[in-house]
Amino acid sequence: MNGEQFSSELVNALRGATRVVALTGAGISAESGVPTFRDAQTGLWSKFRPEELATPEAFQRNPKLVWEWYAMRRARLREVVPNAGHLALAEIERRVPTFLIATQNVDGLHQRAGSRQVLELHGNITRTKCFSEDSPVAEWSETGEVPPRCPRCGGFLRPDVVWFNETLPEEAFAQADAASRACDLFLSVGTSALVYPAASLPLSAKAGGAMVVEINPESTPLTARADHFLRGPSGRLLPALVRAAWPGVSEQLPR
Ligand code: BJW
Repeated sequence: MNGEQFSSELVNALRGATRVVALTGAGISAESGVPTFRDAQTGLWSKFRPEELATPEAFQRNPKLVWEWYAMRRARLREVVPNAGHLALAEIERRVPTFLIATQNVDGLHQRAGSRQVLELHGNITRTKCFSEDSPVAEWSETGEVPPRCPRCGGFLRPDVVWFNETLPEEAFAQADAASRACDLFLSVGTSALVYPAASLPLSAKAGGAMVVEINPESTPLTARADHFLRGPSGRLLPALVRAAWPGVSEQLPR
């Protein structure tokens, strides 16, 4: 064992890797104070079922509720900052020749931590689009109506995120899938591995011969298929892993 929890096989694999992909989910932002989705007590869906909030049908049924839920989350995001887990992934990007984050998160915290190669599979909560036209809207007039209206067609505006039964941004997913199939190390961090097609990426990586490493305080459907399961919070384990792989070069990472 190297340090308290990593096998030398894993540490050497990270140090020698030339292509690394990290799939991230809500858990990586938990230590920044962003609630995950499926935590029964504090999760974002603790008061509602997912299908009451994160589907096009839910928005059509109750656009005001859905818009306000996202407005609340957007406001909360302005008060949080990236944590040590985000910073560690940005550090790995600086050390590995080809590195890519495919994130299911819509919070923009990877970019704020300094990561450059980030594919947003489920959109971004800070962007807005027209529900009817499905095209981006940057400005609109605030009339007090909730949700506000599209300045072009008068339809409702909605957050530019991917809801259940909607397709992911085609090019971003194709790029994530190709990178997963071609990588030598795949990190699955802070995701329940329940939501497809993102949950297929570690399986594609495994099929392509990559070492699959999962970091999560809880086991998931992926755990049994991962080569290494690191049980614990990513804000502690990711910086520790980086320090184990590159001793001396990562003192700037918070402990
Ligand atoms: C920590 C931690 C710490 C805590 N450190 N870790 C039946 C079978 C298979 C698939 C389907 C099916 N029926 C329907 C489908 C398809 C569906 C799907 O997968 N459903 C499953 C639930 C069954 N998928 C879709 O609909 C997708 N589109 C699609 O398939 O298109 C094709 C199609 C088109 C038309 C018809 C049919 C198909 C779209 C999925 C979009 C998901 N959107 C959301 C909302 C985004 C906007 C928003 O933010 O509001 O994305 S749902 C929600 O789940 C969000 C997340 O990105 C996503 C994944 O959740 P995530 O990130 O894993 O979070 P949690 O909360 O689940 O887990 C947190 C984890 O962190 C936990 O494991 C904790 O333990 C851990 N953790 N603290 C590290 N400190």
